Amino acid sequence: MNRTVLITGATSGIGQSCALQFAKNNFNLILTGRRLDRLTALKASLEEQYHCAVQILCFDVRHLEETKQAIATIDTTRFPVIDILINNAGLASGMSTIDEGDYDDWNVMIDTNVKGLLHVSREVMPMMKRQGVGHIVNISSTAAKDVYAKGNVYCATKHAVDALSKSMRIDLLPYGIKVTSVNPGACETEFSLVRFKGDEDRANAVYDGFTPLTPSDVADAIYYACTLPTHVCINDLTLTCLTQANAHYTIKKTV
Ligand code: NDP
Ligand code: 8X3
Repeated sequence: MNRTVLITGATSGIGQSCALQFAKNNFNLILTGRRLDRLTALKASLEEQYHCAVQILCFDVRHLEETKQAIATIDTTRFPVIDILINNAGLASGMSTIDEGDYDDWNVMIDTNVKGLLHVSREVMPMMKRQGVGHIVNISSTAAKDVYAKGNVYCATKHAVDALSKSMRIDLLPYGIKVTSVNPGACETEFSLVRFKGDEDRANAVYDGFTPLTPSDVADAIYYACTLPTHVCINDLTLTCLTQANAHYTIKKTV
C-alpha cells in the first residue's frame, strides 16, 4: 500500500514542490491551502501524471474550527494512515524595525506560523499515536537559528517552531513518531512577494546577485529525510545556497 503524506501550504513554493516530489515517488497525497483553484489544478495534474490518490483540503490554518472540520473530512478509506505530516504553510508579512512593526503583520505571522502549525499538528498527532507510526516535518528556517535586521517577529515565529519541534520530539518519542525540523535559507518562491504584499520589484531584489535555493532543492532534502530506514531520524536539517552562511550573512558570489 502506498504511503500518505499530508502537506500544508501546497499551492505554491516549497509545499507544491514537495507534492510533486512525493507524487512521483508513489505517495498518496492530502494537500492543503486557501486557494481552491490552485489546489484543484494541482490535484488534477498529479492524478493524471502520477496516478496517485489526492485529496485536497481548502482551509485557513489560522482558524481552529476550520482546521478541525477540514481534517475530519479526510477519507480514511483511501487514506487510512497519515504517514507523514509536512507543516509547511507559513509566511512573512512586512519587514520593519521592531519599534515600527505593524500589529496586523505580527498577528498574521504568529497566527499562521505558530498557531496554524499547532492547530494542524494537534489534529494529526493523535492519529499518528493511534497508528503507532508517523513522521512530522516542520518547515522552519535559518531564521529559527539566528535573527536578522528587521526580521524580528518572523524570526521569533521560526524560533518558536524550533522549540515546538524539540518539544514534539520529546513528547512523541514513546510512540515511534519522528520529528524533523527543516531550516532552509533563502529560497525563491512566492515568499518575498507575500512579505512585500505584491511588490514584485522589491521581492525580486531579494534574490539579486546570487543563486538562491529552489523549492525543489528543499523538497529533495525533505524527501531524503522522510525515506530513511525506520530507525533513523534526522532531527534538524539546515540547508542554504552556496553564498549564504546563516540567516543574516549572504554574499553575492564566491571567490
Ligand atoms: P510561498 O508563499 O510560496 O508558499 C506558502 C504556502 O503557505 C502557500 O501554499 C500558502 O497557501 C500557504 N499558506 C500561507 N498562509 C496560510 C494560511 N493561513 N492557511 C493555509 N495555508 C497558508 O512560500 P514558501 O514556499 O517559501 O514558504 C513555505 C514555508 O517555508 C513557510 O513556512 C516559510 O516560512 C518557509 N521558509 C521559506 C523560505 C524562503 O526563503 N522561501 C526560507 C525558509 C523557510 P495559500 O495562500 O493558498 O493559503
Ligand atoms: C525565510 C527566509 O531569509 O527571510 O525564512 O529568513 S528569510
